[in-house]
Amino acid sequence: MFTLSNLPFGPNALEPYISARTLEFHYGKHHQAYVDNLNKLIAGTSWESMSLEDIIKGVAGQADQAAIFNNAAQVYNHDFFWQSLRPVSETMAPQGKLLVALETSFGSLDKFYEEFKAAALSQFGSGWAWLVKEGEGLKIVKTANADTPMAHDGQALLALDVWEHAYYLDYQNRRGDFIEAIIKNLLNWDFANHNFESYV
Ligand code: MN3
Repeated sequence: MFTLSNLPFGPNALEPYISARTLEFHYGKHHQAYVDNLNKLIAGTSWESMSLEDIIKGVAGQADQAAIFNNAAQVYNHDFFWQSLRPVSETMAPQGKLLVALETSFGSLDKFYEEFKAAALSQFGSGWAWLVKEGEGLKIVKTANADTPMAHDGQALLALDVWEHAYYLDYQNRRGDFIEAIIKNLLNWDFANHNFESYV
């Protein structure tokens, strides 16, 4: 049985960029539903005793296991997304080796922000934008629906949810404003740095 992970911040911590009401639905309803659906789908199967990562890698690419993949990957992606955000009160910027890697891979930090926004904005329909480590460098990856770099052995540092449910209550159709607000105010660079150091 999987349970909904606790949010790493309080319900108002992301305001005014992500409202408590959005979290109430996005975390409390959508994320919870992925956990509940996954538990129902794996009940009584051999997946029941496995880790989330093993389930996702085990069913990836199998058409008859798509429901398990979608729900398991969405649980994983949302856990990753909440950790990719920091409270508004915590000022943070990329530093050290991660900053060097960003500058080397994208030219400058501003150029990274620009490319990350463009990727997130151009993901057609539901999906995700990711900052991923590749060798000693970094790249930006888009995934559709529930797909996740981890399923393809990608080494994710940060995730950005661009499903409409992530922003519609606060921004309606203005996905670009939502992305901009997150990039400028909410990215958790400590989490990205921790991930960057953890991949060998
Ligand atoms: Mn979501």
